[in-house]
Amino acid sequence: MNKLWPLFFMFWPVVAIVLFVIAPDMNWWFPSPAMSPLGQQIDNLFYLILVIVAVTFIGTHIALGYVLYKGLNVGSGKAWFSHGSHSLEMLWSIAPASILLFISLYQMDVWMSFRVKSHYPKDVTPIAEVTARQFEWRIRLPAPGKKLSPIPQADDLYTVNDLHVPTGQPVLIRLRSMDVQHSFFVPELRIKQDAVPGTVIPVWFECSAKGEFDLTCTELCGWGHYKMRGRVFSETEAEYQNYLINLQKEQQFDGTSTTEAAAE
Ligand SMILES: [Cu+2]
Repeated sequence: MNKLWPLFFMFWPVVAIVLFVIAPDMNWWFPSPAMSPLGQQIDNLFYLILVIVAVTFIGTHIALGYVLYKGLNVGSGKAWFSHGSHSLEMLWSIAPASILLFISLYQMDVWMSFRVKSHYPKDVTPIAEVTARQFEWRIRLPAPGKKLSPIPQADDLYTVNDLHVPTGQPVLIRLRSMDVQHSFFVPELRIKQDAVPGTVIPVWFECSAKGEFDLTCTELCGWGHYKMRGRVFSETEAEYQNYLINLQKEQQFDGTSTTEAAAE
């Protein structure tokens, strides 16, 4: 029975190593590769932390198992107490502090390029204003060929829940809230930003491939929070411009003439 505990603690590092080896093949890492360059860097930070945690976990359990195993064979010798050891206290204070300091410095570049305006990609301009409200995403876009104005313009285009963006270039959105606090979350782009009433928060991202991504609200914002779901459509520049033109036609349609005549 005494041998159970050393074996118990030695068992888990083995499980951890096996999981590490088979996880990529079993697709147990992130659900899908990040679809943005910044997202890939964020993933790398998570993997780095995962490796540090795994090494610590394996080391701790091996040490624990070893100590318990040694304890079995002490016999009637005098016990050794490490409690109050100044060196050990120093060691396990400085080691975790150094690891935390390393992580905080190492992630700084990624954090700054995502959050600090002076580190945004050059020439990134707002392409849409996304306003969260219970329980949908309202999107204001500039007319084709125009730039988004901070103040709504007569020829602005409006849509709900469908955010179209051009692929392969950084885009910026102005994020607002009309009522309570919401959170703009596109898991595949690794983008998450709260929408706070009374403020306009710039959020930039870049889709590295064409596709359709989920946009969800990740702040419990009321009874209909669960259905506050939109889509991000990443498409080529030509498709994006075409989308704007079609949206304008749709918006200008007066309900009686043909859409072609309304566009003229
Ligand atoms: Cu919400």
